[in-house]
Amino acid sequence: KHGVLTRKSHADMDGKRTPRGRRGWKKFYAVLKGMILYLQKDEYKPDSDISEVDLKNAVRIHHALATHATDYSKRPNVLKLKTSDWRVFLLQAPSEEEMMSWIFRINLV
Ligand code: I3P
Repeated sequence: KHGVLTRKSHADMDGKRTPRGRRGWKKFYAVLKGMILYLQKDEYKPDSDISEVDLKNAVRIHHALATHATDYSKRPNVLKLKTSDWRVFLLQAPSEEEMMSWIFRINLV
């Protein structure tokens, strides 16, 4: 599965609050492949290699949990992704349908 997702980092590894200056929203082209959610700068191209920056932004979603971020009301269609190393991301999808689809696919892994 792939599509546009806008990301906000809420907590870093070990659950510590992401500090000011790194809490902004950033748009990515997301690709879910196996147990990894790649957050890429540029659109998905099936045969191109993944750049170093894109690898840094990749999130392991094994044992992660995705839920609708009902406690976040500033933007619509936002899901909360908690990873197994206690990071927390907010990910905004372009529509409710897309948000539900990402939640379903992430939790299936
Ligand atoms: C953050 C940025 C985010 C904002 C966040 C700010 O600043 O303005 O958009 O989140 O507020 O800290 P920076 O880019 O300097 O990290 P919201 O869009 O959710 O308001 P927060 O600290 O209350 O999360």
